[in-house]
Amino acid sequence: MSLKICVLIVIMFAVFSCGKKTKQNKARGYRQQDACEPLEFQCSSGWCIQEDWRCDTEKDCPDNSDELKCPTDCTGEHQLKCNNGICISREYQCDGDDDCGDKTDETGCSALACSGGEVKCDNNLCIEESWVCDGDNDCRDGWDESNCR
Ligand SMILES: [Ca+2]
Ligand SMILES: [Ca+2]
Ligand SMILES: [Ca+2]
Repeated sequence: MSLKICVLIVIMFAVFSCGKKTKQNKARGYRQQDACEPLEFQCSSGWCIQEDWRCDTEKDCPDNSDELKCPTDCTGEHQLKCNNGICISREYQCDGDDDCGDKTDETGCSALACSGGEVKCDNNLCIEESWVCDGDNDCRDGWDESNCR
């Protein structure tokens, strides 16, 4: 394989893995303002984050204030207890990734409805409505990019 092709592959991989829809997006969702929108939680430092990210076991406020005074036994509204005992964010339930490590978060997904503004892929993954026919294979099985004009 020539060096040029190797470099090209590395660049393509980097672009793909740094795409707009990785989980790292979640932690970047906050912004600073005087008052937060409804359905947002205001961090002690003034940042606003999605209300769903409060007590979801992940640090979303720069000062970690969203994870203070939270249940520590995975019983929180935004927490999910895996069969192996670890707590993960409910946001990661049925997102196609084995976040628990034992697939607890990816079982029984067909029975779950997607939240508002989301559509369900053929493989039961929920994606944003606006991601249908946007050129990215968000369902991972190509469902959202099939039947596009
Ligand atoms: Ca959080
Ligand atoms: Ca998951
Ligand atoms: Ca798409």
